[in-house]
Amino acid sequence: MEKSVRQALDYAIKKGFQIHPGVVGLLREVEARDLDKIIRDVVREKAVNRDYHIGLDDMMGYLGLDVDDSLRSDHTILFDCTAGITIPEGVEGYTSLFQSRFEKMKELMRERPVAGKVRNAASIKVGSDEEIYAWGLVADKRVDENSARLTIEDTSGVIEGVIMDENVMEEVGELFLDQFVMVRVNARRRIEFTEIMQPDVPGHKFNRSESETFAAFLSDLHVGSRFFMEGELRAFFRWLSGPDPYARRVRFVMIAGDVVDGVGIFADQDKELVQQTTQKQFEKATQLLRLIPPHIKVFVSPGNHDPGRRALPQPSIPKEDGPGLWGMENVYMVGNPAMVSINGVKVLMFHGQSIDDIVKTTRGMEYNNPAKIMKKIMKSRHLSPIYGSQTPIAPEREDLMVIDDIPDVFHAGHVHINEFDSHNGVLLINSGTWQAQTPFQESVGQVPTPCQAVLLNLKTFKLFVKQF
Ligand code: D5M
Ligand code: FE
Ligand code: ZN
Repeated sequence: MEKSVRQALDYAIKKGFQIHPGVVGLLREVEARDLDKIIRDVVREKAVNRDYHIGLDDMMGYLGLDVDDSLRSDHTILFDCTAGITIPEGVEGYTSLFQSRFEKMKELMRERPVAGKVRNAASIKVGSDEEIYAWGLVADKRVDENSARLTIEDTSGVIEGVIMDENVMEEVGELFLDQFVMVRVNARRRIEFTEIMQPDVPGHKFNRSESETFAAFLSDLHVGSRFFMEGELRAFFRWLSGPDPYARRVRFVMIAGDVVDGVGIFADQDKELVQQTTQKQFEKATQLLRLIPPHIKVFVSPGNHDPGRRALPQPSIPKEDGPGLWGMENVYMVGNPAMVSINGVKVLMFHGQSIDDIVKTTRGMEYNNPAKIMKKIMKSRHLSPIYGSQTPIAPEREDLMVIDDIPDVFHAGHVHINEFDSHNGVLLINSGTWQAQTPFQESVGQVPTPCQAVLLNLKTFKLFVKQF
């Protein structure tokens, strides 16, 4: 630490003051020759009021970095899966989970003009001349060179159809297993599917903030890992209380999972950890999040490295695991998934673990293009459709991972690569990571894009990326 900063801190401490750790970063930005006067002024003024604590916002005020009150920072937690989670019920639970998915998806497509022509899968027989439709969850798909086959399942049974049209074949290849689709059936001589319709996001009317307030999007901090880039994250959090005109407008920080690296998540993880217990990892994470000035609201949802339930949907990080974060006034702990409205802009937060299964089982989907996968997720209107692959899914009575409500921003992480896109008016953000490449990622050729803070102007929807 610079000598002048040290001296300023010592002066205040000797006078009996407690100093918020974020203040240290702020003092570093001050010219050395001004430091002495500033700290004396602060100490004098506070001592008069018998207030012996120098907070981050206090110091910002003294430095003329006043918080612009005209920038709104309203929030509403519109949906948090934590509240809807029940006790898993085994096989029966899965039956009701898929029934719930089917019912919710049907509801999403009921407005389609052809919805009235849908028949039960089991009732469709070869030899019919009528225009028929069917809908259900994708049970199987096979794409060969000249044709494809698709099997869908509804509550009456299954229907398998052949696909000859090249464009439709391609669409079949890109469908996720267990997602909902509606098909047009030609049953004259055999069962052929001539068209595939997905729920998608038709005609989304987007919400915008009235003021040019900014939100920052982060994920995959992996606090506790040897590869966690602490210095860079500190620099970003300090930047938030500094004089940069963009920083002065930030009122929300959204963190979409993998806050800590966890313990026992993969084999021999202890060799890659700096903090060996989740308790220590959360102490560190809390210490860092305290650097964010209190006028900024922070929303934290869990990922597959965080403690609590592993299966999706994931309740918020339990209080006993992250007491420090739960105790912070400007931090809101939500589940995975959750939908939070910030100044009226609806942000869907989802860590994105299902991306692993999607990459494994779907044509044309790669880790390097998470936004392309997020686009398909929006189209399917389901965050984690594939059952029985790598991502554990809990047998909830209600399928809480159906995207019933269309967000303005769909925020995910998990793949450690920043990428953005938009789909029918929904902004897609994969917010990358604050962890350097791990040995595992190196072994599979995944190259992360660490320490890129994503900032969104909630009024204009202009995105900025700031590298730390
Ligand atoms: O995931 C970090 C990255 O590693 C993300 O791109 C997924 C990838 N990953 C994690 N586990 C696997 C397996 N088993 N196969 C392939 N790719 C994987 P994180 O959740 O931070 O560990
Ligand atoms: Fe991660
Ligand atoms: Zn992850």
